[in-house]
Amino acid sequence: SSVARRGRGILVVFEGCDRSGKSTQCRMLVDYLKSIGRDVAHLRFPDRTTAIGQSINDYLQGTTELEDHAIHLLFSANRWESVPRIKQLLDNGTFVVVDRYAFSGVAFTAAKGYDVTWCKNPDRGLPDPDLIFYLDISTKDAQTRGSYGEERYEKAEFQERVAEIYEQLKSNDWKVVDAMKDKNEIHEEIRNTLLELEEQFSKTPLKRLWT
Ligand code: Z5A
Ligand code: MG
Repeated sequence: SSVARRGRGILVVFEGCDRSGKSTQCRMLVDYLKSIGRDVAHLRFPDRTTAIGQSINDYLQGTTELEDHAIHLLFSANRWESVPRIKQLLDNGTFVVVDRYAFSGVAFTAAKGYDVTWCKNPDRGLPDPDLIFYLDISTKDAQTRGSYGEERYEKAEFQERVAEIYEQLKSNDWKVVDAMKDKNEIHEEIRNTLLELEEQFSKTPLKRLWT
């Protein structure tokens, strides 16, 4: 078309322990970007709508059992199956906001006692997020947000181990946000960071994760 293109879209990922407010902040960011007239897609992993996602859902709800490595690979496959769509969206200049990504994959499997490098391997080469917002909360504070649900992993002791793995994965470029602040305050912080860095990222080629 004759309309000037502003470059590729930005890939934004939210990570953090259970109840840290990832889904809340994703929604708020997506709504905000829409309100200012931007194209935006909202993704979440696991994506329970696909055939692979259905198997993951059954596993999380405890209706099926899967060997630890096998479920790890399914979570990864569930991300890979959406890569063509993610790339197409970014190519079209659309913001892609993602609720959990490969870091959740590594954190939850490594928390079972598996080697972090092994856990990272299947996700190596995925689109590398431009921005990772880590919603930082202690397991204790997270529990004040109501008791954990009924799904597998929703237990305090396991969540502690997940938090420890996240600490190992965290790098300097992650944007760590205090998840105990008011949700509107957190949203403003996130939105400002994104708008500040958007132009810079839209001009650099998308990288590949852990390569
Ligand atoms: N998993 C895996 O093993 N491997 C993988 O590769 C992937 C995932 C991708 C399902 O994930 C499970 O799959 C998850 C990891 C594993 N297992 N666990 N546990 P999920 O994303 O479907 O899990 P979820 O239950 O939807 O999300 P969550 O992490 O538990 O919650 P959240 O999205 O971070 O929080 P929220 O829903 O936005 O908020 C939680 C509550 O706190 C809610 O009542 C809010 O109103 C409240 N809230 C939010 N923000 C605030 C602030 N700022 N102040 C006060 N209260 C707040
Ligand atoms: Mg959530």
